[in-house]
Amino acid sequence: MTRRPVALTIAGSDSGGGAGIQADLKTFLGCHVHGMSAITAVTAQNSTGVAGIYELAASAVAEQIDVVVSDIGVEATKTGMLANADIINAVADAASRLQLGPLVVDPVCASQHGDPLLRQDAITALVETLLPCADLVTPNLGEVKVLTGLVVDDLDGMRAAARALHDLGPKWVLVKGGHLPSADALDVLYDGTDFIELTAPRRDTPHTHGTGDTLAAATTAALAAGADMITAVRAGKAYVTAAVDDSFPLGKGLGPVGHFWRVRPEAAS
Ligand code: PXL
Repeated sequence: MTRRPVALTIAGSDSGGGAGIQADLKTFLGCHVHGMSAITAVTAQNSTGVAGIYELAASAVAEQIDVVVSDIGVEATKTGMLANADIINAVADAASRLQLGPLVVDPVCASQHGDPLLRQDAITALVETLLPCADLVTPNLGEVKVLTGLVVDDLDGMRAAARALHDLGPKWVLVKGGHLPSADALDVLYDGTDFIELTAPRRDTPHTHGTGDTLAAATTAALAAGADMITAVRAGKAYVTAAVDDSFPLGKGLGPVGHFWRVRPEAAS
């Protein structure tokens, strides 16, 4: 028996099961990677929105990371909802002390319903402390505005945003243009030298809860399995595109993407 690739998610719990830690662990499973978690905050939420947020102490987040990394080790790590500056500082400290593998930072600021998932005073910590540790940062256009102040409405704007974010320290930047009004969903990947445009067919469905988490998690899983960054991001895009194709209604609001599209129903019975 051989060891399997291991990935760690440092993120918040979504009680509705479509985003956050739950999306990440399902995605790691769907990518055949062992998933571990350090929970930052528990959200009480359903398909219609976030009703409550309960943040953990930063020391509890650090302890979860320390104990799994010291015993099990990890090939790649992603961050999602980090909630506040103390947790961000603890995660950056862990990244400097421990071998976390490539670090994917999904700079989660708000839920799809617009509920804040990061305190306003934590944005400086995210920019100054965590982004310099990141191998990849994966903002959507709303997060681009929060992190850089830039308002993006076309491809040139996405490139300018990628440059501005790269100047903040991450090795790679993936600007996700999903919210732009175009036929295809266009993302721009940038390493400080070259721009790579990645397109995927746009799907006409409201049930896209957890899309960003799933893209970042699938990319992290590919990095854990040894892929280079461009291959990993392409694999992440392919995984989330298939998951959006497999999305489904749930509750009274926005349904989740189908994380288990690779698991055929007959295999589960
Ligand atoms: O999709 C971003 C996200 C991340 N983490 C948690 C969330 C959400 C969106 O709702 O609830 C815990």
